[in-house]
Amino acid sequence: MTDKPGLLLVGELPEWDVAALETDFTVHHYWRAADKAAMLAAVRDSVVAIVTKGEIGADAALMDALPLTKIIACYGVGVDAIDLDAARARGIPVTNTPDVLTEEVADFAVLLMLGAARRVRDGDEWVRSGNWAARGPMALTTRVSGKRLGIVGLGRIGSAIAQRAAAFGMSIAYSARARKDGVPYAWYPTPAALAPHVDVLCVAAAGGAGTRGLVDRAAIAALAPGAIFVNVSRGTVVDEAALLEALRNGRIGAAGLDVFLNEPNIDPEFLTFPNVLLQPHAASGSIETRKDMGRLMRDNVAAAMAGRPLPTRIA
Ligand code: 8YV
Repeated sequence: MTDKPGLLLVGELPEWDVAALETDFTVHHYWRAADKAAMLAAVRDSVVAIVTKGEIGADAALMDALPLTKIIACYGVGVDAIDLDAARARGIPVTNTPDVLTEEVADFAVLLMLGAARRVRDGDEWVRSGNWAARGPMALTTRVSGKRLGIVGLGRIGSAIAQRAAAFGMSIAYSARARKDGVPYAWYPTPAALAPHVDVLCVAAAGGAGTRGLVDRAAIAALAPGAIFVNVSRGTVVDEAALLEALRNGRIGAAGLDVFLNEPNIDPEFLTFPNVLLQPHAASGSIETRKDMGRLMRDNVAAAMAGRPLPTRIA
């Protein structure tokens, strides 16, 4: 018997977060429930908090199934998969985990940019396969330092990517709906306007309805042949069919992709391109950063339970 309130865990979290949540809650692991409807029915009168992840979110039906919910806490900065209007309509506050993952994701964007340009996967394979000894040096790759970087979305993460790229001697331009005050980089209103001016295009805009397909067919077509394409935001921000077509045609020289449509069941055609470095939505996935994200998520949950202001409320 327990008199702890219930908490619905929508997606899998590291065991340290689960253990910490279990101090105050009975944690229900929705993600591993075979019969999800039955779980929701069983916990309807006990769950007071929903914890979800950036890529999974929470929809109105889930909120309706758990009417005692006092918070939806997202373990991640992007809340595009949470139905914020539905949460607002039901008076449920939503929190996220900004700032604590900014540097990590920016590091990863640079890793993808360099890894794609320098074909680091091929190099590793060249050594492991014995090709180095048997066939000599691997094929030459392409430089990043000093080239022109375009960043789609100059928010926290985009700005952190720009800082890093400056250290590589890259010239930096960005696209955003409006020019940012006090920013020294060249501004373009759309990715399509930005694309002709860059050698590397890095997508860092937040996901959601407002940015769906923002990097459209015109933007991809406007890239210089051989350009490098990086995405650390959301698959939804890019016209994926146009991206696949550009990879198929060899128009894009290399890509580093951490996010896709339909994760984790991504379009299998991505697997066929040797010049694409693929990652499993892992940009924030260091132990240190995930611990910080977990702590901030739990601080929000604790504040909601105590009726205190929520540290990082987003809606
Ligand atoms: C994921 C993310 O949330 O912060 C975001 O918006 O997409 C990621 O950090 C992370 O993979 C946890 O599931």
